[in-house]
Amino acid sequence: MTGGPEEVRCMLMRGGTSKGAYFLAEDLPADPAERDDLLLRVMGSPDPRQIDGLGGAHPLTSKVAVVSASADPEADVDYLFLQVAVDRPEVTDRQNCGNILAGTGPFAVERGLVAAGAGETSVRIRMLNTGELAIATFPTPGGRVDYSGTAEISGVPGTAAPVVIEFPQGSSPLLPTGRIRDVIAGTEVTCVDNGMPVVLIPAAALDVTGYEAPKDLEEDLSLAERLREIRLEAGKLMGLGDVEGTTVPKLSLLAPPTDGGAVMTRTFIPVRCHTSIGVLGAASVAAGLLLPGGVGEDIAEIPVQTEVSAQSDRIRIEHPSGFLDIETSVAPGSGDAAPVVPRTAVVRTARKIFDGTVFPRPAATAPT
Ligand code: NQM
Repeated sequence: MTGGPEEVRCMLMRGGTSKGAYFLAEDLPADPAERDDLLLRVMGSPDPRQIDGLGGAHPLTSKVAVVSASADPEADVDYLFLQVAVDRPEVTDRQNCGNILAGTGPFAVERGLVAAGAGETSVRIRMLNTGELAIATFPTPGGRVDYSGTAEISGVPGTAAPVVIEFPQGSSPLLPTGRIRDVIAGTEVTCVDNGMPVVLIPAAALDVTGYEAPKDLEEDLSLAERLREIRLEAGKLMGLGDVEGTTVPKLSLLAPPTDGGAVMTRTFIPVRCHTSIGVLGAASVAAGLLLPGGVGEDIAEIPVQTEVSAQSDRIRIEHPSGFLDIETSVAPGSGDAAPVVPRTAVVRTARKIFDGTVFPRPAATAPT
């Protein structure tokens, strides 16, 4: 806290195609319930317009990063991602976010947790939501973060400095159900987790094309009911338990690519349809496409894989506002073990929007 319990030091940043409030862990209450109550009031939730807070009235702009120095010798900082629901009084740490991750390295340098290198800086980030590691590298000429540059990412106007993010091999099973295909609620799907649990579903199996505008898909109530049914069952099969009211797994509808990429997607996160696609969500889609026998096999346009190999491929995931390139590979596990992803990499950009003090809505006036 800066000047009392109701004033909190905060940096608002765009991370990739998301926007969030970044905090040092030491500036927030240590007790999770107290912290979450404060964050609801900071973001203006619950309220569909989040009119009284920093939130942007969409899950993609109602996000929080909590960052601290790491005690882990393999990491420089710990990053906890929190999704603040827009219209429900709920804060969850059950999902990670690769877009907000893009701002975490620059934020760590801005707050003095990591010393800037002369030309560029690499920050090793322990992602507390999943326990996995990420390494983010970005320009720091003269020892300061430079946000300007020439990298373009779909879904963000203009250009900015690249933040290159590498994910070494993770420890979660790539196929959480143990199978490459499952039939769920009468629909063939592939459940995959390369950093984000995602259910891959051929769009045609749900009687949509997969090219519709996100808003039109969101208004399709029979589609929403079928997605809900699939998700609840998939959650159980993926070992996530009862996922009613949680934000994972995500659901990605697959259709043939239209612009030279590997596949076209429409991703539900899980109720709103993403205006692009999440970073780790796209990493999971890409890995799912590389696995022989998945539901993307007859839809995606990638070199035919007859067996898994360690060769790294750049997989272009098309989405409603452009594409996201994922560099990844799927390699055989040792012995009879399931396939693994040795490495995934992606380019994002980030921007510091403001740095200052946020004044949360007083607790007494919070709606019930
Ligand atoms: O999958 C949205 C986003 C995300 C998550 C979501 C993300 C990721 O676009 O890594 O970035 O799926 O809820 O920020």
